Amino acid sequence: MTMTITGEPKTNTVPYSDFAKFENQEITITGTVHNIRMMSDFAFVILRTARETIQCVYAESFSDYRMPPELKEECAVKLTGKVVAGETKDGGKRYEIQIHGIDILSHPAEIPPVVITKKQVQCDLNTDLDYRPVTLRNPKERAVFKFQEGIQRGFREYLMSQGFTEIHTPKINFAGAEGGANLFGLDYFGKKVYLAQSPQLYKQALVAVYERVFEIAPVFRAEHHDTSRHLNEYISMDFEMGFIDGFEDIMNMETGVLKYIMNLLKTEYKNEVELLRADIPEITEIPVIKFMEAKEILMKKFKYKPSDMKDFDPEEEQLLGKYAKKQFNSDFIFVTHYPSRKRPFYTMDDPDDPEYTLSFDLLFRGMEITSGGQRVHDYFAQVEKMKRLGMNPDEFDTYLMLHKYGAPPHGGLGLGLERLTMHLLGFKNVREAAMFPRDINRVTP
Ligand code: AMO
Repeated sequence: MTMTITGEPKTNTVPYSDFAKFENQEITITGTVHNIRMMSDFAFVILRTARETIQCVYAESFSDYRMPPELKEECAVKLTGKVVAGETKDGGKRYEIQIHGIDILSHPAEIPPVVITKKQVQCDLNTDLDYRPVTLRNPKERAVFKFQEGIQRGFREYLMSQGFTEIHTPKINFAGAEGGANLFGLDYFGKKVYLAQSPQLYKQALVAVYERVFEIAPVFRAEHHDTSRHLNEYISMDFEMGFIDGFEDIMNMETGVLKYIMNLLKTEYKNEVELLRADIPEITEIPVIKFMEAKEILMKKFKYKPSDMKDFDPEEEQLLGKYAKKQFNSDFIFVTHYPSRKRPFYTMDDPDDPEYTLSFDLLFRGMEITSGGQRVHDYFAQVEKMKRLGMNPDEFDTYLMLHKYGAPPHGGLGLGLERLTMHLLGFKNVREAAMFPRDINRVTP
């Protein structure tokens, strides 16, 4: 008879949360041997499954099964045993499995080059990153990216509930969107093209199609310096929305997104939050100050001498973070009305004072995590602004189709996933929040 496929998914192994249902019964689970600890007359075999580690106990009295010497850490196994309950310190139940048999499905060729069985991976960050396929197996390390999944999920779920459409824009682009020297050039069959610095040009085009769009995707920046806050490839969480009354609509939407994300992390990602000791902020409202007000505060309150009156340096961002905490008890602060000369060509200037823009950054615990604002939607205004900035509008003719054929007032933002993760988890280096980071010195693994 010909085989047919019915689409019945293979069920995952029994999760720990279901163990109560199987108390004193035999179950079979699959997983990887994370750790074997030999005691005098028994052994702990810690099994690592998708999101948990399960304590299994081997003793000769449990069955006729005898643990073979070839059973090693990182063997993939199918393990059968009885679910038994013990007591926790606070009187609750804690389940473990008394081993009746282990079927070894695969053997590692070598033992891992770094210790991954301790609470923390036992090496420096560089070595950790060199061996990421292995170090990510450490429960704490892998929890970082499960937690990060929660951030992306919250972003997606909230925006979908607000009528946004998820989009995917090309990562091979005809031009850079953000300016600056950090473009990766590429030879595209003899033509010079670039890796996307952001989905900016396309997400704007799609506002005239779907009104509200979002994208979670990698973007590329050829950062020439080795810093603890820059990656050459990072995940940008972008949205763009039409028919706005002002850029305050964007800041409101972002605040809603962040509240939703924080709540989702506390509920659906509780284990990861606890394991990583994530510091999840309570958000009720986020204070807003203007760029020039912020500069004044830095100069007057902190006696800081800014080297650039058109942007903030990292130290200024840190001081503004301190100010937000002290003055408003907030981990976040929006800074608005950045100088026109420092914002990209698509940013709308403030009609009341065109030296400044209808744009904002969001700082979280003293670091910029978002840029956003209202965009130019009028064709003539956009062409004029491009010319003023020394750009050739003809090179952007496909982008300008948006404006030429009519665009609603719109705006949006880009939120750096790794930077948000970094500050929720208290990391000193953004690389810790990137699964396989790319920086000036690293393209492997
Ligand atoms: P911007 O260039 O400010 O704005 O980037 C938005 C956010 O992306 C993050 N980010 C980075 N994270 C890690 N490594 C980097 N090299 C890096 N560069 C930026 C930061 C930053 O706040 N198109 C606009 C957004 C918009 O207006 O919609 C843009 O990309 O968290």
